[in-house]
Amino acid sequence: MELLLNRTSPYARIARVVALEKGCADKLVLVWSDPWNEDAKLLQHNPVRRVPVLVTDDGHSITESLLIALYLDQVGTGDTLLPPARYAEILQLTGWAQGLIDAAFTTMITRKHHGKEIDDSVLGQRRRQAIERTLPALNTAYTASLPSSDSVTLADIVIAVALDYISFRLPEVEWQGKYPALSALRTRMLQRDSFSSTVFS
Ligand SMILES: N[C@@H](CCC(=O)N[C@@H](CS)C(=O)NCC(=O)O)C(=O)O
Repeated sequence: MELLLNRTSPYARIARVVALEKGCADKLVLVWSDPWNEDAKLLQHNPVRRVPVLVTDDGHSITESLLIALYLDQVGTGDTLLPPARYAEILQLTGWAQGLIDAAFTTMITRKHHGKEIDDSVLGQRRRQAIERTLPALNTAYTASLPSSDSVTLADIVIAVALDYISFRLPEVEWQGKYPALSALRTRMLQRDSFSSTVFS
């Protein structure tokens, strides 16, 4: 299998962390790709020109980080990241965390292309509000979910990637002192090899 990715994408990090957690890393060739410039291989596998893309051994190009996670959860080894007893709960948390990544990533990329004043546009304000609402909502829902500390779910991974991405790209969002359940989760996940070997850079 090949994984087309770059080092700063939160979406690519989800795919990479899932591959490591599911014991697929040895079967995976990492193909560093540049979605912002001409990249023929990336275009060949994803006409939308975004990373990540997982190219399977039978030649299918799977895009969208969460679909890649579903695929690797099926073909990989070890416990499922989506235990049936907590299926809906984990999908809820995962969806909110992915929305948080979308708001943070779009904030960063629109600043890069239009300057920081874009934050004051109607859509910029909506993104900031989405971040401000989603962090406490995730903290409350995650506290109620009482996760076990020795198992990992897709929600654990996507929330931790979202938090680490915000700390990396939007350090002005001071979430760490405010949301203890989220802080504890990020600390726990950063200690895992899957996270420590995939830091944003
Ligand atoms: N919903 C997609 C988002 C992927 C995405 O936006 N990737 C960014 C990198 S962080 C990208 O390749 N952007 C290039 C572009 O939008 O043209 C996923 O979950 O994989």
